[in-house]
Amino acid sequence: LNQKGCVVWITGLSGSGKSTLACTVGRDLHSRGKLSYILDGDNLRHGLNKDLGFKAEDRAENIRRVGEVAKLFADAGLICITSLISPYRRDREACRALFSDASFIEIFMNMPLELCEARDPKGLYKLARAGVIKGFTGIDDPYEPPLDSEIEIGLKDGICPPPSEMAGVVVSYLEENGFL
Ligand code: GGZ
Repeated sequence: LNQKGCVVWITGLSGSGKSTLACTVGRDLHSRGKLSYILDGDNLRHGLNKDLGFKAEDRAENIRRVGEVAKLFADAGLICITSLISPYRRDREACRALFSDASFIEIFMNMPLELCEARDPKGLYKLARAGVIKGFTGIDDPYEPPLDSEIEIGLKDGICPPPSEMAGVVVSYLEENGFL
């Protein structure tokens, strides 16, 4: 029985495909009989984190809580997949510091803002451009890209790879590092 848990921490802009990747990896792991659990920023903001907004301190607290919860899941032997913008490097590094070994795996969804904005699945970029939403990541709020993520996922020849291909990269990494 393989009980070695870890966290797959997916960071990137709104609309970069974090949730889609999280679900695809989760399904892949399920089909291999490995327990996983997805912590999605947008969902958690309806419950555990419903007292938090989007100023830097609130985002920091959001990331801190999710990091602590992810650690509980990893301690229980699950692969915990998190899907949060987590725009600040120091907040992500504070989460990484909770994990003593190689069990914090940072995935950078390196998608161009123009693509995320063109997708605009919830119309939030449009509202941000119109000034209705203030402090929107990538528009008038910062995103600090990881400098040393374990995995970086971006365009290939200008085209966004299918989620199955992205998930394959993540699952291979988990295999190679003894988490599967
Ligand atoms: C960024 C915002 C904002 C602002 C609302 N900035 O694409 P979505 O809609 O479904 O996911 C985004 C989500 C971001 O929550 P996170 O918990 O991932 O953020 S962080 O890690 O920075 O704490 C977006 C929506 O909430 N949203 N207002 N101002 N995203």
